[in-house]
Amino acid sequence: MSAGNSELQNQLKKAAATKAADYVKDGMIIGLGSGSTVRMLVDELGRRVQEENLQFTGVSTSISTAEQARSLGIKIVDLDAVNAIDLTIDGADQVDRNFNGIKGGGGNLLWEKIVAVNSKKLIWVVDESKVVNQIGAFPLAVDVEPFGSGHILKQFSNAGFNPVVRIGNDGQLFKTDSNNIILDLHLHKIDDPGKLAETLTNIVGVIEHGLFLGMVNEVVVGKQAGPEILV
Ligand code: ABF
Repeated sequence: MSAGNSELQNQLKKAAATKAADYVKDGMIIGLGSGSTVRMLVDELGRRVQEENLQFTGVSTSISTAEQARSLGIKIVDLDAVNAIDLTIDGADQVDRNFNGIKGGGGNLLWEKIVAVNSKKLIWVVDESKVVNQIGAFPLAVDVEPFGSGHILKQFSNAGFNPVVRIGNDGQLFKTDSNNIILDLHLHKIDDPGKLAETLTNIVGVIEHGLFLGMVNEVVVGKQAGPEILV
C-alpha cells in the first residue's frame, strides 16, 4: 500500500472511530477492542474523559488496550467484575454483507470473542477497505494451545488450509495475551464460513478461531464521503 493510501486509510479509520465514540454515554460499561482503529477510538474516548468529563467503565480485549486506556484516565475493570457489557466497540480485518467477519490480525481474537459474547451490543469500526463481498483473502487466525500444536499444524496442512505459525515483530514465536500461539490459515476465500467454523471448533487443541459470524450488530465504516453505518 502506498504512503498516500495508508494516510487515507488512517483518516478513514479515525473518522469511523470518532463517530463510534458518540455511542459511549455516561455510566455505560464499554468493551474496548484491539487494533489500530480502536487505538484511535480509545484516544478519542480518553480526550472526552479528560475534556468533557465523560464517565464510563471499560472492559478491555487485550493487555495493550487496557494499558492505553488507563494511561488516558479511563477506568478499566476485569470482565468478571461486571454482570454484562452494554456495548463493545472493536475492529475487524474483513466483514461481508452478511456481517460475517474475520478478526485476529492482531492476535487478540480469543479475548475479543469472549468480550463480544458477553456484550448486549457489538459494533465494529473499520475503514472501507475491510468491507468485502466474500471473506477469506485475509489470513484466518486460529488461537492454538502450544502443547501438541505441531500435530494441529500438520492436520491443517493436510486439510489444505496453508497454515503458517505466526512470528512476532521481534522475530520470535508470537504469543497471545493468554500465552497461546496463532496459526494463520491462508485460505484465499471461504465459501462456507459456518462449516469451517464448526470444523475448527471441533479440533482438540484449537482454543478459538477468528470467524465472527452473525455476531456484530452495526458496522461503522470510514468512507471518503463520510462515515456510514451498516445495520
Ligand atoms: C482487532 O481489530 C482484530 O481482531 C483485528 O485484527 C483488528 C483490525 O485491526 P486494525 O483496526 O488495525 O485494522 O480487533
